[in-house]
Amino acid sequence: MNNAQIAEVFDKISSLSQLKGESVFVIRAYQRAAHTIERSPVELEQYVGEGKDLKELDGIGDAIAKKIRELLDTGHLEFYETLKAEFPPGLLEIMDIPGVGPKTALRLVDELGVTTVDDLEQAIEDGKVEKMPRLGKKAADNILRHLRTLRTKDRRMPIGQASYTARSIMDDLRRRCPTIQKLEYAGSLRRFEETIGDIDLVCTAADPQSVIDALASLPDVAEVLGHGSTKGSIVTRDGVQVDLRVVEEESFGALLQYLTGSKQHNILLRDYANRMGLSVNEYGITTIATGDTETFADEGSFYARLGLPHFPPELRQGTSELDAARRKALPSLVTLEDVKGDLHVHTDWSDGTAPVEAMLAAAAERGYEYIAITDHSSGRGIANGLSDERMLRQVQLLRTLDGQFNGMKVLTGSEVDIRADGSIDYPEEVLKELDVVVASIHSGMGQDRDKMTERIIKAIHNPYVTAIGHLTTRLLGQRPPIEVDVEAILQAAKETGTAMEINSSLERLDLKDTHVFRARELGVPLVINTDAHAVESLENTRYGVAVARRGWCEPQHIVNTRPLKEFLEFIRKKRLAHAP
Ligand code: DGT
Ligand code: CA
Ligand code: CA
Ligand code: ZN
Repeated sequence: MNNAQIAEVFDKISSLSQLKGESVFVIRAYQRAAHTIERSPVELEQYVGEGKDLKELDGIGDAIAKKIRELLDTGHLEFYETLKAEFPPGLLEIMDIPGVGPKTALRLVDELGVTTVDDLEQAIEDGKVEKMPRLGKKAADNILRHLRTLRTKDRRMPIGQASYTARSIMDDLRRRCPTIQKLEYAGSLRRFEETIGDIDLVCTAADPQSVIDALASLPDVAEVLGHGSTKGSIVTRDGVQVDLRVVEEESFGALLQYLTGSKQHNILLRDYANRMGLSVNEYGITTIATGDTETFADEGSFYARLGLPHFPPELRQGTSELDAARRKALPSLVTLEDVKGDLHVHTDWSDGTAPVEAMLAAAAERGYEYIAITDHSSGRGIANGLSDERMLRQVQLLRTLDGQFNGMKVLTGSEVDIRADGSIDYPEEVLKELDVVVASIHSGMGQDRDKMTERIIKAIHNPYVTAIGHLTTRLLGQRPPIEVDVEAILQAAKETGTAMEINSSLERLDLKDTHVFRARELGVPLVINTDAHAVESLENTRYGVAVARRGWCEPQHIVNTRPLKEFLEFIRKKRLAHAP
C-alpha cells in the first residue's frame, strides 16, 4: 500500500469516528495521522523496510503504528472493516465525494435512502437535495459538480498516481529480472497527459518470459488479464491496468514509438508514410512495394527514415506537429536545465515542512541562480500565514541569507491570498519589501464565473503582483477547476506584464497544457514554479516543464529561464510602470 492509500484509511476512520460520536481527541488523532502520512516524503513501506520506527513520525503512536503495519502486511485493517460494517452501505462512497462531509453524507443516506453516487445524482436532478434543510440549491449544485468530477476520475487516473505506480512496478521488475536491459514507459504517461487510462511498458531482456512471469506475480496484482511469452497485462489492487511488451533490441525503437502514440499522431504518421510508399507499424517500417520491413533500435532512426525529426513525446498529440515538422518549424522545447530559479516555495514559517535554510540549500544544490521564498500571507489562517510583522521579519532573515548558498540570489516574496473582492493581503509598506508576489486563490471558489474573472483580473492589475499562482485551483481527480474566463485573464496578464504560473505539483498542473499553449500564443509571460512545501518537492520542476512542453514553449517563453539580471528587470518592470 502506498502512503496515499494508508492516509485515506485513517481519514475515513476519522470521519466514521466522528459519526459514531467518538471524542474530539480520537477524531483528531486519526486526522493527524492521515495528514502526516499523506505528507511524508518517504513511502511508509520503504520506511518500515529500512527497519525504522514508525513512532518517530509526528502523530503516530503505538496504536496507529500497529494499524499501519497491519495495512502494509495484509492490505487490510480489521478494525476499519468492523467500523465500516456499523454504517449503512453507500455511506463511504458518498462521503468520498469531495465537499460532502461525513454528517451530510449520513443525512443523504438516511433521509433520501440513497446508497450509490448514481442514486444521489438522480436525487439531485429530481430536486430532492435542494429542498433539504441546511443544504439548498447551491450546495446541491456543488455536490453535483464534484460528483461529476469523481465520475471522470473513475475511468482515468491522475498522472501523479500513474507515475507513482509505473515507477514502483518498474523498480520491482528490475529487481526481480536482472536480464532486463531497456525498460521504459510509453503511452499517455510518456506524453505527459494529465490523466492516464492505463500504463504501457516496453522492455528488452535476455529472458523475455521471466519478465512477463515477474509482472504476473508482483504482490500488488489483483488480476492477470494476459500472460503470453512477450506480452503481459495485469490490474493492480488499485484498479490500475499495466500492459507490458518485451521486444528484441533491434525493434525497441519502433515499438516504443508505436506504443507512445498518441493514436492520432500515429494515424497522421501512417498517412505521411503511405505517401512515401511506406507503411509504419509496431515492428518497423515496411516498404509497401516489396513487403520488406526495416527494424529500428531507437526512435530517432525510426523518424529519420521518414525524413522527420525526433518528436518529443509531449508534442505527439496528433494536432499540427507533423505540419510543423514539414515546415521545419518544430519548437526547440524548454528543458529542465533551462530553468534558473523557483519562485513559489514554502517553508516552516507557514505550512511547509522545512526551515528556510534547508530549502535554500536544496535549491542551491540544484544549481539555481535565484529563488524566491513565498510563504502564505495571513489571510490564510489555516496555513499559518505570516502576519505583517512576521513577514517583515522573514524579509530581514532572507536578506542576511542572500548569497550565502553558492552565491544564489535569495529573493523575498509571498504567496498572497486574492481575497473575495480581488484585493490582496498585506498593505503597501509590506508589499514594497517583497521582490516576488505570487497571488493565488485559496477560498471563495464557488463565486460565479464573471465575479471570479473580475476578482483575478483585479489582482493582475495590482502593481505588486508578479505572478498569478495555480490559476484554476483544481486538484486533479479531487477538486474541479474554478470557472473563469481564461482568455480574458490571459489578455490582462499580457497587458500588465504579469506572469502566469505553471504550477508543477502533480496534483495541480495548473495552468494546464492547453492554457499554456494559448498563453504562449498570446505572448503572456509564463513562470514554472514548484509550490514546494518540502525539500523533495523542489524536484517537481520537471513536471511543470513537461506541461510547458505540451504547450509548445521554448525557453524564451518562460521567464524563470532568464539569467538573474534579466529576470530582475522583468519582475521590476511592471512595478516601476505602475507603482506609486
Ligand atoms: P490512455 O491509456 O487511454 O491514457 O492512452 P494511451 O495513448 O496510452 O493509449 P493506449 O494505452 O490505448 O495505447 C497505447 C498506444 O498504442 C497509443 O498511444 C497508440 C498505440 N495504439 C493503440 N491503439 C492504436 C490504434 O488503433 N492505432 C494506432 N495507430 N495506434 C494505436
Ligand atoms: Ca495507456
Ligand atoms: Ca494500453
Ligand atoms: Zn503555494
